[in-house]
Amino acid sequence: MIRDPELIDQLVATISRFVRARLIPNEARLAEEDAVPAELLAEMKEMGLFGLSIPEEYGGLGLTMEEEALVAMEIGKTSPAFRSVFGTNNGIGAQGILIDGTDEQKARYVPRLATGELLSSFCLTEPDSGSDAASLRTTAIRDGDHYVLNGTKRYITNGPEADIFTVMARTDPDNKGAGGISAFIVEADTPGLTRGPSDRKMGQKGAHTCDIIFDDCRVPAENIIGGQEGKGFKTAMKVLDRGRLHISAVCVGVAERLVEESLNYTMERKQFGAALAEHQLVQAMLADSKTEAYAGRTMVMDAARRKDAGENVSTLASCCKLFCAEMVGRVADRAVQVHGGAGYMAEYAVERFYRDVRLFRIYEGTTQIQQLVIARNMVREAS
Ligand code: COS
Repeated sequence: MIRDPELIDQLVATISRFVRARLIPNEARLAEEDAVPAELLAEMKEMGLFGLSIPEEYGGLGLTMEEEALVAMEIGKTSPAFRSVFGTNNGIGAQGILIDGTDEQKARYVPRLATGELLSSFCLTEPDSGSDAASLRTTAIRDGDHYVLNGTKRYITNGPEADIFTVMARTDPDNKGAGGISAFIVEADTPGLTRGPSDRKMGQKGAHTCDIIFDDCRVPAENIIGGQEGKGFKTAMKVLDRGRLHISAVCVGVAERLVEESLNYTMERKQFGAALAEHQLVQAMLADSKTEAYAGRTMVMDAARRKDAGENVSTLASCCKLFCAEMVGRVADRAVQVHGGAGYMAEYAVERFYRDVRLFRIYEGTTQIQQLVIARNMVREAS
């Protein structure tokens, strides 16, 4: 749903200008310094990027899913690590509180997330539980007016910087399944919470992950999301439904950038007496990438509109994540191929994107988890 087409066109155009004038020229620096430059972070806050999908009543821009998808596609046209910092606040960091939190929890945390004053992060994965999220072992045992958390969370995006964490933990140790899990808001300076060293990753330099360790970490009982035990797994799944659509839109944006890089390079470089783009075998790769990026854009926009209309898009969000993450992998591979030797060299953006996009097939649910969710929902609906 687009509430005001003119306003959204303006927002997308403003973001597009920011991406081209400020972010793309700083991509190499982001990768080299492994950090988003402070001045760019300040500009992102100023533009309201930390509160894109946070409702206006909490100081955000309150974008609908369709509007958010358009914006995410634009932001996807630069290094994904730029998006990672504020995307987590809008997405998996804040959505748990927004979807299932109490009014007090929303009022306490969300306005500061919307401005970027607070950075947030989502703690589901553990050393022994990733795809099988319901088997998580971190415990949260009630003790008076607190819960005592023990356990380790792994590969936590924004972990080194986050001020608050949405943490899924088992409040009922006798219930080993999804129903024993609750979600908590944990402030980073709570005694008993420590951060591991930053992980050394294949790509997406500038976006940081680390372990978050809870050792008798006492969290006020009022910080259980929604005020009720046993709802945390469902909260996490609902957050991921939205997150998967957002990531799919980012994949589309990256694919479109890679098509542009490929077209520009192949129109300039000559071989066998003609521009690469004149050679039919190269044209085939350009055409396949263009077609696949377009298919991704179309399906993400359709699923986003349906979500705004109130449909349950759990299956469609997984379809989008499955297709778009795999699609951008193929597009990145072709982008390297049409660049030839240059595509293997660090001074060309496609080399970096080739490594960056590999993560899309893994995080917020692997391709195989998306297949499982889609097929399971199909069977359930037909039975
Ligand atoms: N929205 C709301 N509720 C949902 C839901 C959704 N999208 N998906 C599942 N649920 C509910 C189910 O309805 C079920 O509720 P009931 O017990 O009341 O019937 C409950 O949650 C448990 O669901 P399910 O039985 O499907 O859980 P499983 O453990 O069998 O498997 C998968 C769930 C595999 C789909 C889940 O663990 C998953 O998505 N794993 C990947 C996790 C992930 O993406 N990790 C990435 C790290 S976060 S960046």
